[in-house]
Amino acid sequence: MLSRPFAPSVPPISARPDWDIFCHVIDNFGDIAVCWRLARQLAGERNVRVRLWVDRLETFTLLCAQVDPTLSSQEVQGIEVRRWEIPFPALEPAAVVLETFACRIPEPFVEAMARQSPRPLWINLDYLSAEQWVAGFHALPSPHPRLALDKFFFFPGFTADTGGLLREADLLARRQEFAGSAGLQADFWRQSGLPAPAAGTLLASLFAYENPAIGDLLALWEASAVPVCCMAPLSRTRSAIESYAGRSLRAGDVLRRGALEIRILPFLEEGLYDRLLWLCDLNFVRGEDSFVRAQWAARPLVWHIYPQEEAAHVAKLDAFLGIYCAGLSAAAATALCEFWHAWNGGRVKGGRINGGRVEKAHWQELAAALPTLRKHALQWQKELARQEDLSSRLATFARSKL
Ligand code: TRH
Repeated sequence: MLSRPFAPSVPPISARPDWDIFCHVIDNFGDIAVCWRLARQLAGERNVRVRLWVDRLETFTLLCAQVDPTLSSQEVQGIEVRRWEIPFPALEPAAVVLETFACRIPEPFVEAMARQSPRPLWINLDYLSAEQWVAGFHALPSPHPRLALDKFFFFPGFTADTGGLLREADLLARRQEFAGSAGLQADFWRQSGLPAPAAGTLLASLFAYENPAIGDLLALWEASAVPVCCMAPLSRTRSAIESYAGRSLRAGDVLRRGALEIRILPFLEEGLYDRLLWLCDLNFVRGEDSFVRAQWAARPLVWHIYPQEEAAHVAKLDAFLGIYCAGLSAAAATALCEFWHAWNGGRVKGGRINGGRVEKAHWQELAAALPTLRKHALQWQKELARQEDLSSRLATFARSKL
C-alpha cells in the first residue's frame, strides 16, 4: 500500500491509536528496524492501531521505500507514521506508550500522559542482551521523579523470563519453504541479477561496521582451498572492501581474486536480506536486528557487536557466546569464540608463520567447524522458536497492566 499523505500542514486528528511507539534513529538502522518490525507485527498480527513516531525519516526510507521523508504524517502498511519533530503537537497519548532504547519521549507528551485517566501504560523497550542481570530487571517499574507515572523496563532476551525476540508468526514457515524450494532460491538469484555460485562454493554474507579484520578475511578467502563467494550489501564494510580491491566499488560490481569472488549488492529490502541470510553458509551480521535475523536463518553466524565505551560490549558478546556455545563440542566452541573475538578485535589471522611462531588460524579453524556449527545453528533456532516472541510478550504484558 503506498503512503497516503494526510494534510501535511495540519497534523491529522487521527482516532486515538492503541499504541504510540517512539523511535530515535541514532546512527544506523537497528533502532528503526526493530520499531518498524514490531509496529507491523502489532498491527498485522494483533490488530493493534499503532502510531509510530520517528525523528529521522530519511533513514527509515532506506529500510522501507514506501516512507516519504518529506511528510510529517503518513500511513504506511496500515501504520500511522509521524515525524517526531519539535515543537511536539498537543494530542492525546495512546493507551500504551512504548519508548524504545531510552529515547526520552517529549516532555509535553509525558505531561499529557500524567493528566490522563486512566494513565497510559508506559514501557521502555531496551536493547537486546544475553547478560545474566537482564532477567532480574525485566518488566520492573520505575516511578517518574515528579509525575504520577511508572515506566516499565522491557528487556528483550533469549529466555522465558525476559521479553523474548522479535519473530513474525510466519517467519520460520517462510524460511522452511525457501530452504526446500530450488525455484524460490532461483528467484532470489534472478531478482539479484546474479548467477547462483557453483556447487561446492562457500557462500558468505558480509554485514559489519568498519573493521580492519575485513581485509584479513578477504585475503584468507582469496587463498582458500575452496571457492568462496562473498555477498556484500553496500554498508559500512565498503571502504575496507575497496581497500582490498584497490578501487572504488558500487552495487553490481563483482571482483574475482584467487578462490574469492566478491559480489557487491545494493542495500537489500528486508525480505531479500532475510532470503540472503537463509541462503548463505555463513552470515556476518552486526548490531541487533540482523543479529537476530541471522539466528532465525539457522545458519552459522559471526556477530560484529555495536562497539561501546570502555569495551562494555565485550561482556555482551561473551554473555551471548556463553549461552550459544552450551552443547557445542569444545573444538567448535573454541573456534567460534576465538573467531568472534578476533573479528570484534579487528584482526583475523590465518595460521601464518610469523617470526618463527605459527599464528592462530582463526579462519581455518572456523571453516573446519562449519558443518558442526550448521547443525548447531538449526538446533538453536528450534529451541528459540519454542518460546513466545517479543510482540506476544509485550501484548500480554500490556493486557496485564491495562
Ligand atoms: O544498523 P545496525 O548497526 O543498528 C544498530 C544496532 O541496532 C545497535 O543495537 C544500535 O545500538 C545501533 O544501531 C544504534 O544493525 P542492525 O541492528 O542489524 O540493523 C540493521 C538493519 O538493516 C537490520 O534490520 C537488517 C537490515 N538490512 C537490510 O534491510 N538490508 C540489508 O541489505 C542489510 C545489510 C541489512
